Amino acid sequence: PPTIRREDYRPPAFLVDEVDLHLALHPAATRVKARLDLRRNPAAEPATALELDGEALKLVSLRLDGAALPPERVRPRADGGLSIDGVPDRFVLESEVEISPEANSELSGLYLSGGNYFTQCEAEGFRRITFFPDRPDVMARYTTTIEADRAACPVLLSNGNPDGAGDLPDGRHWARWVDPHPKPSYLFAVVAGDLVAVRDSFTTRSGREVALAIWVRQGDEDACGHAMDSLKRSMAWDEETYGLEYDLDVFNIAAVSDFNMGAMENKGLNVFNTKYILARPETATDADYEGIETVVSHEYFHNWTGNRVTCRDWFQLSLKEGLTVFRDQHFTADQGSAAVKRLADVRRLRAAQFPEDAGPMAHPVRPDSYVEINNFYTATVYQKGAEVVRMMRALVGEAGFRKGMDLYIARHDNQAVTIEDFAQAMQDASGVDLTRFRRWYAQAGTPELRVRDSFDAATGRYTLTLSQSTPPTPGQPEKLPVPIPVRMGLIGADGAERPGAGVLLLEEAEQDFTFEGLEAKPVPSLLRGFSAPVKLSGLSLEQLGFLARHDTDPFVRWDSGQQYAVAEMLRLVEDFRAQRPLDLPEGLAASIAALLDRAMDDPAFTAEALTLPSEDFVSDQMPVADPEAVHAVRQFLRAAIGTRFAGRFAVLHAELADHGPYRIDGAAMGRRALRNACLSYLGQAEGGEGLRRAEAQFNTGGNMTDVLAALRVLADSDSPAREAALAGFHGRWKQHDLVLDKWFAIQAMSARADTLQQVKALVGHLDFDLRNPNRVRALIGAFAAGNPSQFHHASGEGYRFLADSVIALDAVNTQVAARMVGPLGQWKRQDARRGALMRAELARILERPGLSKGTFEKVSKSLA
Ligand code: B3K
Ligand code: ZN
Repeated sequence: PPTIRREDYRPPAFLVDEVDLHLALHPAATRVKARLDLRRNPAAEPATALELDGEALKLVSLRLDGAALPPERVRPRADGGLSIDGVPDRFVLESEVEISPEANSELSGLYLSGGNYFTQCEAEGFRRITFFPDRPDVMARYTTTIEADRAACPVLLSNGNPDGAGDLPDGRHWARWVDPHPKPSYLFAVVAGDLVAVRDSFTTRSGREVALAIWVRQGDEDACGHAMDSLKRSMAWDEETYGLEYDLDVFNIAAVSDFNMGAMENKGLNVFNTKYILARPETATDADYEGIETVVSHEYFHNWTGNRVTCRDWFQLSLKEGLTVFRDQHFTADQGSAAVKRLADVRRLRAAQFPEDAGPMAHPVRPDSYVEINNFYTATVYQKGAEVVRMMRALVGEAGFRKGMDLYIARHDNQAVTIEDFAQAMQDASGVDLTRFRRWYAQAGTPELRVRDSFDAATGRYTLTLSQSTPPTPGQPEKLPVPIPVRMGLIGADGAERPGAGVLLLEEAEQDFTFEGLEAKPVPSLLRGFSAPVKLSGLSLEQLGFLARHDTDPFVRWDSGQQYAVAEMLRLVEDFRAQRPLDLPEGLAASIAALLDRAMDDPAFTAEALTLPSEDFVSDQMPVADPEAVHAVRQFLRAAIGTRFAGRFAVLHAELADHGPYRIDGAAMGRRALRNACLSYLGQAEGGEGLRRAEAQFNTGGNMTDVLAALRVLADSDSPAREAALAGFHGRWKQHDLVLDKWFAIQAMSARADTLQQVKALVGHLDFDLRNPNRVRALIGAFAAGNPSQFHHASGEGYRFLADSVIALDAVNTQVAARMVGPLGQWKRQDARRGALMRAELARILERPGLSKGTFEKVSKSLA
């Protein structure tokens, strides 16, 4: 398959001004008529042929300016598209095609889910609906008429505002939608079927009355409150923070249970995975509620950053995704505890993006090439992209950033632009030179930041020496220094802040920063708030322990505690390998005790700080991973800490029980998080008291957060209560897809030695379905990416299972299949024996005839 390169970008030869679509819906044979107003692009090199993309379309007819096109002027392309020769400068093209929604298991284009019709067009799904120049720099105004059976599809939705509806013969009906805003084809959407609306309204600050509706299946109306509330808060926040108002009379969200990702920002008609809409206390966890707020706000914010100003080409994806993730993170931080939100975001970045940046698929935030664009909806484009925007804001200042956003939107409204255009607007509005800063977009790999310090007691001068380097990544052997904003402070031996706090800008490979007038050597608190996405090293264990107790910055306090724990865990890994007995390190015990002394100051923070670094994070700090040893050490520590502090965990667990009405505010969530962190330790403690508590909490818990936390403890155990709990949970929730996903995931992530056998058995379970991406992620994804010790089982059977799954999935849904490959690509991190087994499985996938180009790209790059 061909590689697409950024440097090969050329403007489109033809532009489309108007699109008039007519869809006659039918499960096996939907007819799509498209009328396109085309004209030659004055800014493009002259072309003789019109190029139209197409995929899985059956052409019925094609007319140019009203006349049928002779076959010799229409050349079918190998990729399913069409080239049309000898076209005039301005013309109307009318096509009719037939497509089969029921045969569409790829879930890209128009497909059926539970008898209802949905579309997904980003990145290249519109070409599966009609022939079109399917690229984001072709922006057109759309009129869409949908026609369907009235009984099967009472609801007919598309982008923009409603513009008429009526009856047709034979029990059919139609509805028309007009979207006044020019948009790229990837933002097109249609939803049709038997859905019900939960309605509300929002009045924009200039007085536009917007009708809001969330469309769900009958019976789910009571589960939309949190999504609706998140939507209204997002609309208000964007007005207050950026002066950005909604721009249509309606805002529709439709929820679907078969969806390749989280949600999609189609203009005026967002389509959501039900996972990010539906929530009731008895079915959704606090994490689910948080996910809903994040994704609803994210998709809403795209209306300006993505839709009104869109991407010129897919290499610019982070223009909309990095910026919009930054905006949703900022929104959530503004709604509750900014500090705890930041920890969670950093944890996610380190868990997903750092390994990507160190692995075979490493790519810059603005990639230089791809084979399949869907493989580049990555943690790097999204999360690292958001970190780059955050650093830019630190450099230009809050006011400069707002001015930059204003200028960006004023300059580029209704345009398809580049990351360069965004940086230029920030620079022009703020007056801050961002030339060097742009390297963050071009260079892959996580920079390593090292610190040394010295103190001259005679002069009172303290010197911080900061240095940086970025390891080589595929295709980028040499790296340049990047500007790294290091927010910092100095802490005295008494634990008090010394003068000198601020932001240091490290621009060179190495720089000294001096501070005068100190009476004693301070401890440096660096990267406050995680001011740059880098790996920091050079602080001693003693300094880390000190910062974990004394720093005023919550991020550094948490992170120093985590780094401290990593260091102790690595020492225990050595003991484990040498078959020495393992002991609970006293320093670690002391920091747990200190945390517990102040547990109730901020329960959410305490819960985060009590949680040991993940197995993957610890393995990432080793030259060669050792999943078995790391797992043994982490389990040992959980048991030892659980046993040592059993009394205090038990008291907290009892005190923190939810009384009174269930609430989902930050305070209530923080209490549940801490309570369940205590339960998790108790579950590992000697004596079985934790398991008894888990069983009781499982049986009486009034909300899914508590029930699931208890089930997780039981699922890890050999307790006789385990089987009963799992069976009871399945019996109670088997009609409930999203809860059943949790049942699959909890078993897939169990620490028990028989987990892979269980997972294989679950693939054969009646409730498992390879065609449902949520279910696939819950079972296969959770096992491969969320259970390192079992996935990396020395037998290699975990690898074989994943490869078999990828092969089976690739025949059903290539996007989901390609996404599952990831864990096998980390073979370089493992020992030689495991590495060879992983490579053998990758090679076996690659041999499959007819492999999709997306899976091919992931597997072949992983082997390289
Ligand atoms: N823009 C979509 C993601 C589309 C993924 C296509 N494979 C959702 C989002 O990021 O908001
Ligand atoms: Zn997005």
